[in-house]
Amino acid sequence: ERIIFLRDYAPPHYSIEKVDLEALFKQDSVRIRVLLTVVPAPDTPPGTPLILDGNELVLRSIAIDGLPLALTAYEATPDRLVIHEPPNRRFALETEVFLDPEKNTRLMGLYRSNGVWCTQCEPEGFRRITYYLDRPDVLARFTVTMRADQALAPVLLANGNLIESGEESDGMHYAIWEDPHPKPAYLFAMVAGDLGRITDSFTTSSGRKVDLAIYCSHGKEDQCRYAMDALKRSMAWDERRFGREYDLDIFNIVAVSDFNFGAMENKGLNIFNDKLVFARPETATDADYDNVERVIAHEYFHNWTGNRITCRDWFQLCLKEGLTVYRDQEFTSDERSRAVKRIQDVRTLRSAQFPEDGGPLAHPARPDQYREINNFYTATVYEKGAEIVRMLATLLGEDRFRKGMDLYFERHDGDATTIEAFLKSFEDANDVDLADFGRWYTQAGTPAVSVSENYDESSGTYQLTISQKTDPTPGQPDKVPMVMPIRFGLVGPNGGDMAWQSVAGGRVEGDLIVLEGDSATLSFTGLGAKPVASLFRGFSAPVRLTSARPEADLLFLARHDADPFNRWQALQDVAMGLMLADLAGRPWVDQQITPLAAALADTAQSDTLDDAFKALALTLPALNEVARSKGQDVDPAAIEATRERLITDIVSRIGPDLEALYHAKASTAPFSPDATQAGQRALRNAALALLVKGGAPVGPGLASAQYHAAQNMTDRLAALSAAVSRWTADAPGLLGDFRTMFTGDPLVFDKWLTLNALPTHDETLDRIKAILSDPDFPRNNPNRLRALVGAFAMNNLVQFARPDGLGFRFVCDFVSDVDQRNPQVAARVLTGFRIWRNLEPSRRAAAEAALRDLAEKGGLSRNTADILTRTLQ
Ligand code: B3K
Ligand code: ZN
Repeated sequence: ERIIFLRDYAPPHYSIEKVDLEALFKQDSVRIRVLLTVVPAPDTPPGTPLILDGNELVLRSIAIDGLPLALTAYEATPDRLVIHEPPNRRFALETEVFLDPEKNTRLMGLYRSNGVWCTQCEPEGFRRITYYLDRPDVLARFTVTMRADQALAPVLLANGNLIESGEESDGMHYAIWEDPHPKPAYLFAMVAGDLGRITDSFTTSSGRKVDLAIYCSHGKEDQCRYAMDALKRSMAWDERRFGREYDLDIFNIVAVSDFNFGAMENKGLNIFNDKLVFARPETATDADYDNVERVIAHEYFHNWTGNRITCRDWFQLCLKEGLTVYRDQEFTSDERSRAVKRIQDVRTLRSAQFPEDGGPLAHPARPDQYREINNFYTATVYEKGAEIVRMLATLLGEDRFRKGMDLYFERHDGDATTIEAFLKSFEDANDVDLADFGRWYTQAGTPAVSVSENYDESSGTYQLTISQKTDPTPGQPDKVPMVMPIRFGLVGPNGGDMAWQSVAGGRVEGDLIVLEGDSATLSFTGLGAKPVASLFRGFSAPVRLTSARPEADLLFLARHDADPFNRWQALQDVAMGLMLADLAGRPWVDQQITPLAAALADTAQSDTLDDAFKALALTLPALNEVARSKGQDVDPAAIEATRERLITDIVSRIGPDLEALYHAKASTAPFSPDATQAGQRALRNAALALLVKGGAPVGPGLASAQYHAAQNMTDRLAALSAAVSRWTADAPGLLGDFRTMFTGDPLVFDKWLTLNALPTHDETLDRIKAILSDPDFPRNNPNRLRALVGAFAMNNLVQFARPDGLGFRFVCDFVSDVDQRNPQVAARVLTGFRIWRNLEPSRRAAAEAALRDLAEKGGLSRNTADILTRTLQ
């Protein structure tokens, strides 16, 4: 099995200056003719073979400079095309292949979704369209000519600007698209089909008028309005915040129903999973609206961080992804509530990235080897990658960070570059040394940080000892300390931050401690009272704090910390502490639960906090988070029981407050997805969720009434989820009702599928199997499969990790079946097993047996085999 190493990187022997691609779309096949202008690199020895990538291709004809090639001059297999002795000068290579997009169930390359031809090329899909140097450091100018029956495909789209179009004989028509910006093949895109659209325009700050359009299946146009609004706000924000303008006359987005990922930033022609475009109040929740806005922004921001400046090789994926996630997080923070956004992002990081970083699939944000690059579009590359950029911004401060970004854009526009070059821009712009900081990109694992303190009353000295340690990860047994920005405050008895006279023992810059070694002991003088330290404000570094703190200190911070993130965190910590102690055989007592319940009630009633924040405060740590904190010998059923009991005990104390809050937050205003209204809904629904999960007698009735009266999907789904979470008496009936209410809307069907996958009781598995075995179930649509089985494997640990092993068996059977058609979906679902070694012994054994059987069966794709091998290692 071939492993690709970063250290083996070598620049290509040939570059491709220009690509002239001609696509002829016929009902049953697509003909692709390509003319490549190839240039040997200056130091390429004459006679060096030209090796082009392919995947499942059949070569129909080949010529160089117009002359057909002799059979002995080349070798063509489905996977590559070798020209043995190409001319030692610029030459034109012409090839022709025929594709069968209908049969392309992998959804990479050119495929068909709802009759529409579309493409997905990142990372290695272009080689499924034509033989090519399919690597991101080969940048070429593309001209694309598309031809199709006007009735079959009235819409013909590709990257760049439309330079010509017209009708031909026999009802055919054509369009010629030219992209003036050289680009790697992974940013290539084409769409042909019968689509509806909405249009708008945006004028950039230098006066360029850009025509905007969003294409979708007919009848869904109205559902694209919010996405269009988000696009225009994204364009304006990137100018304001980063000085980045759009660079073409056209920006098109196409929504398709079959898509392996969320969306794709193809130059001037973004292609989206339609669930991240469509939004209307009756079928989309506030969370869906947020996701549409976030991903529209993310793909748009790639135009500069990804497209204008791209990656030299796929090891650098985080260069564009981590940075672009950071940018979309900042966009949302500026548009909405910064504190709320931060809390949401940290919850995502903890539930998706921490388990990855602490398990068998752990890898650095910049990996140094891979077998299958598709398996590295991970939470580590994306979310931890964004945390690294955020730490850089924290360490440098806003102005110096912007100076570094400006230099990066100026220096590398048009380049395919590296993480090193990115960091160098910040070093050179600010005259700083980031060598040690750079280890965040190369070392895997979540640092565990412990803290101890000592206050000497007589001298007014407060000592804080902070230590870090990172556990070994696969391939990295020995770890070095990280450079860690710790934003902090010393909170005094009156709740305000205290000033200190002097500090010694480490690097402290204003409200920032920079931990550089294994450990530091900081002595603060001039403190008239013992402070309560508020550390990692705003979650200033992606670490796990492992030392338990006195509940009294945490509850104090929950009420007084000037940093909203740490106010939220303190409540989470108290709840987590109680659950972990309970799981260790030390159940909580009255004196612990009463103050926590009171703090939650007071937070919910505060006049100064906004509703969205309060909603998050009322949301206790998820089961997956508790499992991660527990670390070893995880019994998910026991965690679920503890969690439910904690909520029950809280609700038994503050149920009436929650009920009052629930009624106070009712609203009759017409739906708007704005942050204020969404926050109000979130708070009301958080109260409802607690009441139902906590067994309040009023809970089921409120949920049922809300479900039936709901005027929007946010409220309807929240009510239904609450009922399902405790499996109330009417949960099955409500679920059935929901199934029929929106038949024909696949995105609502997905919500129903997920609700069926999440109940923690034992009938869940049979229910899922029954749904899957329905002959009408869309077995090839990634959204449907992920909504049902992905949700089960990732978010229903209780049933996935059933003690009888049937959950594991089911997921393995599913993976082995889907792998035949769509390896990416199969491999992704299989990553649910990454927690297996942390389970208690009997579940661990059951998981291992299921995995070993899957391995034994063989015949797996490279994607799935890679995940399986690493999971078992
Ligand atoms: N760059 C694409 C990812 C495509 C992944 C293909 N396996 C989406 C994004 O991150 O914006
Ligand atoms: Zn991205």
